Amino acid sequence: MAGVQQETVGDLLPARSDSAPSAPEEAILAEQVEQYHNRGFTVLRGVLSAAEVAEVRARLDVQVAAKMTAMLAATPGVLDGKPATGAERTAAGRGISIGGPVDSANIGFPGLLAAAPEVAELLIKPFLLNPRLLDLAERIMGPFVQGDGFYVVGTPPAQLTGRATGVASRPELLAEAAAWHRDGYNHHTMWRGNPGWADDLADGGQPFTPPLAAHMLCYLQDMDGPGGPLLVVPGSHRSAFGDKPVSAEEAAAVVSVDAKAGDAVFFHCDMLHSGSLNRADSAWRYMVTSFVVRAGLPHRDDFTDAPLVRALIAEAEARGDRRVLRFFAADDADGGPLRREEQQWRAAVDEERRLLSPAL
Ligand SMILES: O=C(O)CCC(=O)C(=O)O
Repeated sequence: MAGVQQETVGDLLPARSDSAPSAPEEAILAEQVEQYHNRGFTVLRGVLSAAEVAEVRARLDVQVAAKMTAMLAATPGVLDGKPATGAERTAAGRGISIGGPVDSANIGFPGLLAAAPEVAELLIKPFLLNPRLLDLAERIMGPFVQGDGFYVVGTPPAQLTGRATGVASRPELLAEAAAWHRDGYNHHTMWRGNPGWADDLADGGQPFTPPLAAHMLCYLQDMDGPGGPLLVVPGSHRSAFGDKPVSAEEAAAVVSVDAKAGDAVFFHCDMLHSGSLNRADSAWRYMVTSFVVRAGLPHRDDFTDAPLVRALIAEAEARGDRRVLRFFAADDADGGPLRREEQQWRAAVDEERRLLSPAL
């Protein structure tokens, strides 16, 4: 790999990154693909074990405490440009991202691998490069999947925000959900806003479209607890559903994703969704994000400087693991994924030509 120095090759990659799914894994994959096509999301159970969740949480608690202190000290006495006490500022309940945009002004997102390697290293095998997740991504988006953004968002607990505690009821969840959105690379607004296309969305009639990007979220608390679930509108990746649920009928379409701590939710960039407030007394609500895109698209995380990224690339090179190289935009064999994909198109076109009967 030009320009990338070989670092010590270790044991960072998951064991099964190079072998095919077993028959039972294939059956699970097929079900997940179908759910993803129809609903826009699927849940992978037990991606992190309870012990892994506890360890990652403990390391994140250290990170967010340091960031809170630094944040309060950096612009003392100001909230949204107005004077405010420290208590008012923490009570605003802003999330803290680790590895996301605020970690560096210079290189996009540093990404978790650069910003907090002691947290990231626990997540590489079970989450970021987990073969179950990458197998699914390849079935849904095509074989050429690349990483884009790997970071954590922490939402402060009631102890800091002064909010209500306990598990929110469904009406409370719906009333409090304030962050309805679709993710980057979605086409929905364009389709919905143009009468020429909008009729294709009526009654969920738009066929499944392989997305340019997909989101994997691994939650570090049970979603039926006070940390609050991910709310989604199933099917909204290919229906005329708007920017948020408005009518009672639309509110009835909202589903709280049923996931436990350590499960990963994998969803289409066109599916409408919102997070929930954190009503836990003292525990932060943690969400680990891996956003993946089709190879060749720009990526927010830095894939060149971080020692952990370089070590992963070196290990992938030593193992001939193009999938991992591609994840870090470092797969340049045989012209790289885009040239190889063009060759596949040519093979398909040639095959169709071969099937043509001679003119009568
Ligand atoms: O906080 C959550 O559960 C959802 C976050 C979200 O919607 C996003 O990162 O796009």
